[in-house]
Amino acid sequence: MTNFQEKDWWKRAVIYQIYPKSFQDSNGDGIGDLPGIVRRLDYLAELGVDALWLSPVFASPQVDNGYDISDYEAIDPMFGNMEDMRTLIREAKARGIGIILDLVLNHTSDQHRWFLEARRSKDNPCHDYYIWRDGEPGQLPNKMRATFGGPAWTYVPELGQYYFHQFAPQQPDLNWANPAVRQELYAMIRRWMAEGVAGFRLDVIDQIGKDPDLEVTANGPRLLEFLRELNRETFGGANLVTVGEAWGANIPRARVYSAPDGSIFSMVFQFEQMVLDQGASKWEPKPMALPALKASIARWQQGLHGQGWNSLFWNNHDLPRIVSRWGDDGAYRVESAKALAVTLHGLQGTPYIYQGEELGLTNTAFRYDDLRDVESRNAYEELRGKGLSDEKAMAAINRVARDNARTPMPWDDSENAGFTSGTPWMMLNPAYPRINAAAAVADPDSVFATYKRLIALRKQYPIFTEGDFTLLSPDDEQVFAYIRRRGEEAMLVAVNWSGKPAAFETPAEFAAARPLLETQAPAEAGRLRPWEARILYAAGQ
Ligand code: TEU
Ligand code: CA
Repeated sequence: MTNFQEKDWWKRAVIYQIYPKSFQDSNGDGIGDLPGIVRRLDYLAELGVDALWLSPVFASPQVDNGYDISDYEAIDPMFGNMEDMRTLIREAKARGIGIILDLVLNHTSDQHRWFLEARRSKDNPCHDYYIWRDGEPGQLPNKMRATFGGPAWTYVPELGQYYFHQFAPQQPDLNWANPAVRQELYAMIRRWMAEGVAGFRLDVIDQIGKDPDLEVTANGPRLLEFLRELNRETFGGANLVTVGEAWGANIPRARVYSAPDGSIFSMVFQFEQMVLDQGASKWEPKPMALPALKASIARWQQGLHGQGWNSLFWNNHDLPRIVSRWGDDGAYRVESAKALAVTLHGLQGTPYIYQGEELGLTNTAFRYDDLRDVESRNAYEELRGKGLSDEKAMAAINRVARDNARTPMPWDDSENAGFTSGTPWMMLNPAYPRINAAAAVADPDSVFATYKRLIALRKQYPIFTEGDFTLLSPDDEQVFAYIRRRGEEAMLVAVNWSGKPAAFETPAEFAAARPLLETQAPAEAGRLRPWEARILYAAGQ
C-alpha cells in the first residue's frame, strides 16, 4: 500500500501507463473505458504498481487520440463520465494506487470552446488565447514545420490570419504569454486536485515558452518563468507526483525541471536514450550500439544523482514495443523481455511500465488500413510521395509506428483477447493466444513474474531508490552491467544484451553476494547465457 502522505513517495514508486482506448472495454463498443480500468484494478494491484498514468480521457474529437482536448473538465463520453472517474479514483485508492492525469497544456483541440470563439473575430476575448500572425494566403509567416507533417501554420481566411500549431492543424497552440490563458489552466488543475488525483503528467511541457518569431519551440525564452508559476499556483507543496515530458531536455535542464526543492516538477521524462537508433528521420532507424546506450544512461544516472529525478522507461504510447526494438521477439522473446526489464528497473529513478510491456508484448505487422495514428498515416503518404512502394513504406512504418503501442491489451486467449465483446477500434496483436495476461499470471516463469519481483525488490531494498551508479565495462558490446552503492551496501546488475553467450566475470566484492533475482538460474561462473540477467546484493564486508 502506497502511503501518498509520505514525502516524495513517488521516488519509491513504480508507475503503470494505461492507454485507456486500448485497455479494457466494458460496454461492447470496442473502445476501452473507465469502468473497464476499474475491472482490472486487481490485476494491477497484483503486479504491485503504485500509480496509473492515464493517457488523456478528457472530451476530445480524437484527432490525436485524446491529445487534442476540447474540454479539460469533462470526461469523453466514450470513456464514461465524471462519476466513473470518481469511482476509479476511489477504487484505485482503496488498493493503494493513485491516478495520474495527462494534461495537455501546450495546445487544445480546434473544437475547444476557446478556439471556436478565438476564430470568430480578432476582438473576441478568446482570440489572444492562441498564436496568430497576419498574412496572405500562401505566404506563411515562416517555414516552421508541424510534428505530424506540413507547415506549423494554418490560414483562417475570415480573419486574414494564420494560427500556430506544433502538431496537427486540429491542435492549435495556446498562447502562454497571455496571463488569462495561464489562469484558466491553473484553475482547472486546482479543480482536478480537489478530486483527489495523485498527480499529473504534463505533455510536451517544455514547449509552452515558445517564440514562433524566433522559430523556437522547446526551451523558449519564458519557459522557466511559466513552469515556476504553474507550480506555485497549483501542485507546488501538495506532495503530488508531477512528470514533465521534455523531448528537448539535456542534463542541466533536467536538473532544473526536477530540482529537489520541488520548484517545478517531481521528475523529468526525457528521450535521449530512445532516439539513439534514429537515423535521418524517425522512419529511418539505424542499429543501436550498446556502448552508446550505456554511456548515455550512465551520464544521466550520474548527472541527476542527488540533483534531480529521472523517469525510467523503454516504452510509452509513442514508441514501438521494446522487445521487438532492442530485444528479440522471436526465439528469445521471454528471456530478452526479462533482460530489458532488469536493466531498467535496477537504475535510479521512477520506473514506468507501459501496458503490455509486463507481458513481453511485441510489435504488430499492420497493413495501411489497420493504422489508426494520424502520424503514421501522414508518414505513409509522405513516403509514398517519395517513391517508396506500399511494401517498403509499410515496412518502415511498422518498425517504429506508435500504433504498435496502441493495440488492445491482450487479457486472455478468448475472442478479441477479452478486450471487448464488440468490434475493437483497432486491430489486436495477433499473438494474443500466446501472449496474454491470464497466461502470464498463471506462469511463475513469465515476464510478468519478473516485473512483479522487480517491483517488490524496489519496495524492499532502499538501494534501488537511493544508491549511486557505476558503469562496468563501458565498451563491451554484449554485456550491460553496473553497480549501485549505498553506504555499506552494494548491488550488481549484470545483463547479457545478446542472443549469444557472453563472457562476464563477477567482480570480487560480489563473490559472496546473495542473488536477488536470476532470470536463468543457476548462474554459471565467468559467463552469461543468451539474454541472461542477474541482480546480486552484498550488505558490506
Ligand atoms: O508527444 C510529444 C511529441 O513530441 C511526440 O509527438 C513525438 O514527436 C512523436 O510521438 C514522435 O513520433 C506528446 C504525446 O505523447 C503524443 O502522443 C502526442 O501526439 C503529442 O504530445 C501531441 O500532444
Ligand atoms: Ca467502451
